[in-house]
Amino acid sequence: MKFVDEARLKVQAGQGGRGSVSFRREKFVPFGGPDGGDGGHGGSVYLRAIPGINTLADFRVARTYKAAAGTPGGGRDCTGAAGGNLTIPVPVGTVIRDIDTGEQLGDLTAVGAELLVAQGGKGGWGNARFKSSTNRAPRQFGPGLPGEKRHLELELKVIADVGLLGLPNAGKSTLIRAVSAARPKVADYPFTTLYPNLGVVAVGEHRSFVMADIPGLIEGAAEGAGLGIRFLKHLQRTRLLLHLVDIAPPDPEADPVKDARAIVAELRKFSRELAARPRWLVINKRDLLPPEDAERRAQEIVRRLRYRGPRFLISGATGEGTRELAEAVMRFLEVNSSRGRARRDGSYDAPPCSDERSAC
Ligand SMILES: Nc1nc2c(ncn2[C@@H]2O[C@H](COP(=O)(O)OP(=O)(O)OP(=O)(O)O)[C@@H](O)[C@H]2O)c(=O)[nH]1
Ligand SMILES: [Mg+2]
Repeated sequence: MKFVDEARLKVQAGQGGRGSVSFRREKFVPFGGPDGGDGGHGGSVYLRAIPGINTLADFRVARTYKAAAGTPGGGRDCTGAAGGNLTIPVPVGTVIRDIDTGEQLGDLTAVGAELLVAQGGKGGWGNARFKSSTNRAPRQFGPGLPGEKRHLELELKVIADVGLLGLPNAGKSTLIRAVSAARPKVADYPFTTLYPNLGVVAVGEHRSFVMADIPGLIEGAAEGAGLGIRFLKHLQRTRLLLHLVDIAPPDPEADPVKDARAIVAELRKFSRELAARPRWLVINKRDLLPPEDAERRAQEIVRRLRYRGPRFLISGATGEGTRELAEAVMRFLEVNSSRGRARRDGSYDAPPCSDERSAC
């Protein structure tokens, strides 16, 4: 199914039922008085986050979702039936905004979380409610209030603990395949990945985290180059970014250091907050060079970037170093979840290395 992460829809709650005008008519009871019941309340519209949906593709065709109206009240003080509520399933991680007011109505980040987006109209009063000492045979009734109407914008931001960042072909999808059961396509051409993929990385018993692989970034992405930077929003909920750098790009002109800086610059243009999030350097494809050369080249990259945070030298293809990486990520998440989120300056508690601040 096509991946869609933005959608618009209209919701309309049900109208309240009309109140009834009725009088008690019974043998031996003259002037029985008003007995018109109230109308039923209109149904409301809710959005609910459910597991198993990963995209907003169901909302590609804009339509109006309507809840049922309440039925009118009846004689003998019978209240009308309430209209049924309508619950629309959405993926976990959906942010809901009212297009007309611009207000954010909610953010459904947990499975089962629900948001009322349109309140059903109240049922109108039956004539029995208008009875008074001076008006003993009222003919008034409430018409039932209209249900709320709203024009909504949904935005999906996937929920993952760790996000992969890097140029196309850096090996992001290969890495997520190596450490999780996710099976995104891998190929030696840029922009193989066109939408985010999530994988659960199991590190040990009851120890796992979710990794997000997003389409590659290139210089100028903020201005629309490549697939642009819009997929970076899927990294906004992560607590840690892994910046993948190809140790030996096939293009002889390519400079991994310059490219790494360009990626960080694009990240900054998208969001300074995201750029300040903890970001580790993961130098990939070590199998392409003899071990000593790989180590030497990795050190050179780190030195030229003036990077002083945790760094890893791995090969997604052979799996070398990926277990250590997964273990370090898990430890980072465990330490930081007990102390709340990582600090905004990018520092965190109990790092595997002494200083996390990245200078790249
Ligand atoms: N030798 C070697 N090749 C690798 C390694 N990791 C990835 N590759 C190759 O690099 C190419 C790109 O890998 P992908 O995993 O598709 O790269 P990506 O970063 O997901 O690329 P996009 O989806 O285009 O952004 C593929 O041909 C992979 O086989 C590695 O560790 N060693
Ligand atoms: Mg990919």
